[in-house]
Amino acid sequence: MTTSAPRLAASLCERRASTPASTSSRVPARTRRGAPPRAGFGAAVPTARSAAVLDKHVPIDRYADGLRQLHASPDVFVVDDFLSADACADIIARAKAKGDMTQSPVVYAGWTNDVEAWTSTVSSGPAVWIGALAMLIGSAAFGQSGLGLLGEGVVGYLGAVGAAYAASLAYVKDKERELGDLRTSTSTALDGSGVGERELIRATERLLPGTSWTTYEAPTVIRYERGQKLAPHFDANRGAAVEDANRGGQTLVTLLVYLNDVDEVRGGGQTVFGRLGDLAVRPAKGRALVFFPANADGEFDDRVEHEGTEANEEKWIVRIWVHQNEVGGPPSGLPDDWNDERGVVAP
Ligand SMILES: O=C(O)CCC(=O)C(=O)O
Repeated sequence: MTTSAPRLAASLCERRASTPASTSSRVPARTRRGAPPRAGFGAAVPTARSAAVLDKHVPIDRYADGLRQLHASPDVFVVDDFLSADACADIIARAKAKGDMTQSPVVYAGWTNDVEAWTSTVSSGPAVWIGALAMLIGSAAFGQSGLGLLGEGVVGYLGAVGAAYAASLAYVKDKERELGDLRTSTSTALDGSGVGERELIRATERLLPGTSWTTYEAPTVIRYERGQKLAPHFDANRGAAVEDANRGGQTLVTLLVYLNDVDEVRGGGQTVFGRLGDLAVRPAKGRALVFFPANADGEFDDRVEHEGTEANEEKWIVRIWVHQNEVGGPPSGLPDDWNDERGVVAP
């Protein structure tokens, strides 16, 4: 299974070259097209939506054992002992046994906005001039007229638009290379067949009533070694309707569980929300952190930018993203039979 990486979404884009917002829409459920899961730095212009609208996230069981609210509007929760120590150990063991932990791929989320902006700017300005110039040259230098001349103009116009499209794709690739350095952890995705994963998926369904595993991305296990970090980013993507269409569209919930204890003073590796007064969550074995990258309608919430600060000790987490639509099976989602007791892999 391909590793699903966090969208190293957007603070970077926002600070450097903000890209226009896009809206999300629902995509057909349960597609099984199988494109690899991606990560990316999301487009993020400041949101125009009010807090009241963005706060309408998918429901969470506020009476769940161990649940504490760390921040309101936007809501951020932790749930202590969300996973048992055995489940944490099992998930780490399963990730190690897979033997394919690699630096997660990064895709520059928001690329659809960039490509669209470049192409539309060129098509409404320079391309028209290039087309007109081609017609002028065709007429003056080669004595063309009528349809032949029109053809010259069209070829010039389309050539300019095509060149803008190609240039924008190259820009996006470049951006991905540049941003890839800012996520140095390694990760792998599991298929739900281990006992720890099953405990995680079932506990997630209980904590988020109304959601079901069909909208969950396969659990992604992330390992930080000393010195590794995850730069500030968003987990949702304004271009999700297009860019994440093959994995359930917009990300509505991030639920991550710390799988080991990290020393409070020396360990580093906290999850920090820079826009919420540097709200910091410390890794503790079995503790879940839950927040909402977008509201229940899929509207991007730029208040929950967060980062994994540099780890001074090894840190393991497992993360489930809940999407707006059904994710489909592997590589992004869980196989239909993950829940089949006959297939359970014992620790
Ligand atoms: O490692 C952390 O503390 C944060 C992880 C994270 O932000 C993510 O996986 O999206």
